This record gives sequence, structure tokens and C-alpha cells, in this order.
Amino acid sequence: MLIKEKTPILSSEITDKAIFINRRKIIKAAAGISIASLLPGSVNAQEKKYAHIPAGPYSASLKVTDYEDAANYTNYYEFSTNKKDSTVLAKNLKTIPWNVTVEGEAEKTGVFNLEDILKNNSLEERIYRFRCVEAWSMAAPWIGFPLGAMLKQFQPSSKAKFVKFTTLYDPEVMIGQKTKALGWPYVEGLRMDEAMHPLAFMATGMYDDTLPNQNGAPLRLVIPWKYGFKSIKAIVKIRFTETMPATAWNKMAPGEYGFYANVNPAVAHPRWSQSRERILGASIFTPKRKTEMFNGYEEQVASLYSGMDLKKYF
Ligand SMILES: Nc1nc2c(c(=O)[nH]1)N[C@H]1C(S)=C(S)[C@@H](COP(=O)(O)O)O[C@H]1N2
Ligand SMILES: [Mo]
Repeated sequence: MLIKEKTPILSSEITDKAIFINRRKIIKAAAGISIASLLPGSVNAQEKKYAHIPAGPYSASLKVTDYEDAANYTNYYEFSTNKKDSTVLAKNLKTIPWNVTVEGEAEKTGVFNLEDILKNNSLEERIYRFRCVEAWSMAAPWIGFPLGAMLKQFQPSSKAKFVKFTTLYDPEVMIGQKTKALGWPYVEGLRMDEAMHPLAFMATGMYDDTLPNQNGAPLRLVIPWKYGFKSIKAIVKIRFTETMPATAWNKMAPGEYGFYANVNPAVAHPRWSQSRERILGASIFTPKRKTEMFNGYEEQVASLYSGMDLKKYF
């Protein structure tokens, strides 16, 4: 079953993962956070919708960023350019029911209910490092499915060279859309071979549960070798195209944000270096970490760009 009901589970069924979560709580308690959260009954792992999703083959063993950091420091310009305000304002978004429109160069186009999409894709967990173009990074345990498997279901034709993703446009709820912070709706895109790469991921959850609204519920991309802005949130439309789609950040500042946006420590942003990154949640005394080529996924993805000048196609 992909979509689990909140059934009570026996303590004998509590998995390693629940123990892992519990251990994280113990560490926090040791760090001075309420011991009450350790008491039996308050272990809420079993209440989480995706508590038993297995880790997929591409999941990395990284020290995971604390949930509180990952969920309270969000880039979501549809709500606000302030990372804390967007977290609060996004709570107003209604994510059920949710439809995704599929268009363009594919056999199966139309409007699909998210529940149906989820039924056809088995969920897995992937811990990925996630690197924002603003030079900070986190490591989040996403829940979702390979993007390629999902896209194949729509049987893209040989004319499909790119895939374009669009975020919901609803300025009454997404009040940031009443501003000109970006051109709306938010649009992102990938070359088809990038989209079909096994590391490209579509997330519906994180940290054993459904995605918090502020992190892109109910459906978002996670492309770990690219800067975070490629990982578009609250997707309502997928379009297969012959030509490269214009993307929101590229339209806004073409000299600063390219279509490819591959993490590359050697190519500075015009206004700051990309050679190092602040680790989200780390103390101010923690040295910055060296940013890795393709965010550490060079071995897997470099061949996608062979022969391309990555300084030019940034
Ligand atoms: N629709 C939409 N998607 C978006 C953004 C946004 O403002 N709107 N911000 C992007 C940026 S810049 C980053 S770094 C990531 C942040 O994801 P997180 O908030 O889950 O950490 O989302 C990306 N996806
Ligand atoms: Mo970002």
C-alpha cells in the first residue's frame, strides 16, 4: 500500500527507523530539549504517514539536517521572500485535492489526480545533500519516487527534448504573487536526459511524513546536483517540449541564474563565491564546507554534460 491510513501500530512493529528517530530525540534531550518528548506515548513516529518507506538505492549516508531547520528556513517566493514568513504563510495553501496537468509531446496527456499518480509510483526515501545558490546547504531525507519513472507513464514522444514544470498560480493564497519578486507562475525545466537520470527525484514527503506546505507540498522536484531553485515546489503542470523552456529565475536575472544551474564551486555567482557553503543548522563556529562539483554527484551525472563548457552553460 502506498497511501497508508493512520492505523495504530504495535510496539513490536516499530522499525529501526522509529528507533532512529527516537535516538535523535535523545540526542536533542541531551542538548537540553524537553525530556518529556522521550516518554512512551509521545514517540510520534507511528503517526507519520511515511514512517515505513524504505531507503532507495541512491540514498546517501549523510548526517541529516534537523527537521526544525529544514522546515523553518524555506525559500518560497510565492509567499514571501523572507524565509521565516514563507514558512508561516504557506500553511494557508490547500493541497488536497490536487491535480497535475500533463501537456505537450506525450502520448498520455490530460489532468491527473495526485492520488492516482501516487498509486502508480512506489515511494522510497532518499537522503540527498541540497545546495542553494545562496551558498547554504542541508541534507534532507525526502520521500518520493524517481522522476523518470513518473514521466515515462505519460509516454513522452521522440520530440520531447525538455520538460517544463509549473507551480500553482493563486495570488489570493500565495500572496507573494501579488508582488514582482519574480515573474509568475514559477517555472522550471530540465533536459529530458536530466529528467530521466536516476538521481532526479519527485518528492511528496520528507522526514517520514508528507511534505510541509512550506517545503513544497504536495509535489516538488528534488534535483540534487543542481542549485536548489531548480527544485520547483507545488507543481500543477508538466509539459513536454521540443525547445528549452524559459525558467523563472533565468528570466529574472539571466546573467546570474542559468537554465542548467549545476552546482559548480569553480563558477562564482556574479555577486558571491560558490566555493563554500554554510551548513544549515550548524553553529557559527563551524567552518563552511567545501562545495563539491555537481554537489557531490559528479561521478553519476558528469557524463550528461560531456563536451559542454560549464562556465558558459552555468
Ligand atoms: N515554486 C517555488 N519553488 C521553489 C522556490 C520558490 O520560491 N518557489 N524556491 C527554490 C529555492 S531558491 C530553493 S533553495 C528551494 C528551497 O527548498 P526548501 O525551502 O524546501 O529548502 O526551493 C526552490 N523551489
Ligand atoms: Mo535557493
